Amino acid sequence: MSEPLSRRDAFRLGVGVLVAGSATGRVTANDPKPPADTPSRSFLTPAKDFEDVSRGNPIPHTLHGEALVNARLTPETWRLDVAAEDKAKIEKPLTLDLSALHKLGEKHAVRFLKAMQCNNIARPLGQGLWEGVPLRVVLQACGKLIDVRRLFYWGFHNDDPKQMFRSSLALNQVLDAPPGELPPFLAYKLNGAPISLERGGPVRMLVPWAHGFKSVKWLQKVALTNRYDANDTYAEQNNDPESYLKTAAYFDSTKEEMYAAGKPVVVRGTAMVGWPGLERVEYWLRADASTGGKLAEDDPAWATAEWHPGVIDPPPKDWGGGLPDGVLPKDVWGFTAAGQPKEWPLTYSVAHWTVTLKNLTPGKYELRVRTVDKNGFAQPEPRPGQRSGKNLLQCKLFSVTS
Ligand SMILES: Nc1nc2c(c(=O)[nH]1)N[C@H]1C(S)=C(S)[C@@H](COP(=O)(O)O)O[C@H]1N2
Ligand SMILES: [Mo]
Repeated sequence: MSEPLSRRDAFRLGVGVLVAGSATGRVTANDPKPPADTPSRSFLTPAKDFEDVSRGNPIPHTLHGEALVNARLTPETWRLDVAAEDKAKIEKPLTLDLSALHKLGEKHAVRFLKAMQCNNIARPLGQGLWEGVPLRVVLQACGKLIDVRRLFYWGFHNDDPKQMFRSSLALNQVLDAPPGELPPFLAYKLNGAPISLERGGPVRMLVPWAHGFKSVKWLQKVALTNRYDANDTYAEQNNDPESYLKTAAYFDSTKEEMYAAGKPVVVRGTAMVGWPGLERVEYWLRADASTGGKLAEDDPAWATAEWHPGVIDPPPKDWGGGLPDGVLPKDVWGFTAAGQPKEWPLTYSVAHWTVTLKNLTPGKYELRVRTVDKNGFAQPEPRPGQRSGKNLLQCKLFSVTS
């Protein structure tokens, strides 16, 4: 297929093909083709502009009319069942509807910023202002929990067990997150509006520290279990089901570029701020070595590379993403009463960075950008394994013409 296909379509198609396979248990959403060109620069991503990673045949967000009602994916029909399985016991199993969740939200709702990133796709999928009720608030209403060690949860899956998209959390991760940390949420708003069907509404799980696969869309079931092992769908194919988000930098576009001499070369991108935080972004520029930007892990050139600081954008005045006038509501988690973030960049969000290169002589170049986390590890350390999140250094080739 050629030209008329947009980037979004092409991406969807890639995922779709994999999805069809996953229903037969052959392949999963691993390694879909990364999106190629430049996303918008607004800090928050409008809900419809997130890159979509959705399994199912049909994909639940393509349902409409009666099928949607039967799937209980309308605001009126949505229900969440919380119950125990196997040896685990729960004093008061419950079924929650959306108005009951909103009611809990009047007292317990939290608004917070978080980027969605797939374990198997480098560039973050989008960044949102999410709103939800901590899952621990709902569990408090369940009375005594006996022999519960873990929670398994899943969403609507076309009533076909093979299409189930499961994830899991340890009980302490749900109940004990200290007040200074974001706990797992039952989320029902994105950028101030109800979560769209495409983004997993009416209600999706939102696990702030984790890659996207923990944030199950079209959530309908939370099962408390005596099991201690993760039975996440994403534990298949050697993915690490307990990985926290990594700190890593990504180019907005890795497309090869041409610039005219005499003007500064401005290259931009995003950095995921993972669990260890982000200390700085830095770049290494060198003459093109004619290897198509490839540089082996053990190449001696790494040892003599000269790294220079890039610039991280300050908090924006206009947060974008479809918020009214681009303005954040007052009570966002991690912000002061005056509306300023207490730390910057924010953990579990993306920061935007810029590298400006001046006075380059005509020729072809390789540019690499990496993060250094707050423990002093330079990307892709300390966890270069790609099955726990994509964080290999990217290379951008460009030339300066005379
Ligand atoms: N029910 C369900 N939830 C799901 C998925 C899915 O296929 N089905 N995909 C997961 C994965 S792998 C990712 S990366 C994120 C993507 O979220 P997004 O489509 O809102 O960007 O959703 C997660 N939640
Ligand atoms: Mo994913």
